[in-house]
Amino acid sequence: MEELATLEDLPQEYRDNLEKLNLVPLWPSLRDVLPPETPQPKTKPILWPYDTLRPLLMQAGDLTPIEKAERRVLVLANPGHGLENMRASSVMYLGMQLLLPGEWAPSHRHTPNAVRMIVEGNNAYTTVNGQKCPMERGDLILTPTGMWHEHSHEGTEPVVWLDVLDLPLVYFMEASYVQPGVHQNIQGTSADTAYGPGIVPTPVFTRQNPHNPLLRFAWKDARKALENMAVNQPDAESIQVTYINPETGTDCQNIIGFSSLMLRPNETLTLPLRSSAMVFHVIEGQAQVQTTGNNFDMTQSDTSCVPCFAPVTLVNKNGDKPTFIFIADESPLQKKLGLYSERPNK
Ligand code: GTQ
Repeated sequence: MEELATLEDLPQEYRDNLEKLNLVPLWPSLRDVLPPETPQPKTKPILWPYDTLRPLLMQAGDLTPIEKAERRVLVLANPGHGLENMRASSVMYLGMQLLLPGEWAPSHRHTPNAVRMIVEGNNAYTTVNGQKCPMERGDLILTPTGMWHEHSHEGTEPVVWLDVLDLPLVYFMEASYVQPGVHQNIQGTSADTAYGPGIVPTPVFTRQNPHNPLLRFAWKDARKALENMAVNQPDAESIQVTYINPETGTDCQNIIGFSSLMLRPNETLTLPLRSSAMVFHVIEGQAQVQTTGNNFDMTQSDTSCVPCFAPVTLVNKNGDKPTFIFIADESPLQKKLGLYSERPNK
């Protein structure tokens, strides 16, 4: 493509006249905003090992009482976006949240969608619009946009979870805000709102505003689904399951998509190049995430991210056990906007 004229090619007086009228010449920036063939992401491949961040998170438990934090979170920030912008990618926010025994993170609701992937600890729970969602390691708990949520802890050990929010996108849209709430009365548990495996209300396809009946995906169910799939569909390209809204059959949230993947013993899986950035979090096992310039050796509770169109190969480092990886990506948003694409990883 033709190299284009720069700002410096223009007389200073002309540039000053443009600026006074809030005008900008396109051509010096055209190749930046429309790079040839692939986007030029700010998102860098990054690994956040859990054993390095955990002590600092526990220290935050000593340094900052929950009343002074509201949400005690260390944000997994991608330096490619500037740490202060608190983005893992252009769309995804990641945070490790700590709740200590007896603590309570008060009720609020906000426009960004959130999910929690539970990392360690027992007997904490999130209350989502009055439904109690117990937290056990590997569980996925949803708090879709506009739903009240608060976190409580009845156990004896610290509880930690990974928050995944579409905060960077919603903030960029100038649509991000929070409303404080009052302590919710628990009306039931998440199991009361779920219908049952493969069971949904009959006029489900005519419902005007589908709601989200499934707010908690138990890890034992997702793990079982992956193990069954490995046995029953041994030729499948990847052993992977997606967390959906059973009423719509589509992604469980509008913007970020969530799935879990099983790498069989010794398996090496090369993904196609995708137009979405991806987040990997190891639920169980050991994996190497191979991407341009980096081989991330990941063990349980480690989190990493890769930019759009990055070549990615996932390697199970266990010869005798499966490795389970939780994946978050931006494909639901990109598909809705007609922006999603894949290319072969040659
Ligand atoms: O738990 O509600 O990591 O509101 C960031 C913002 C968690 C939460 C975050 C939040 C929350």
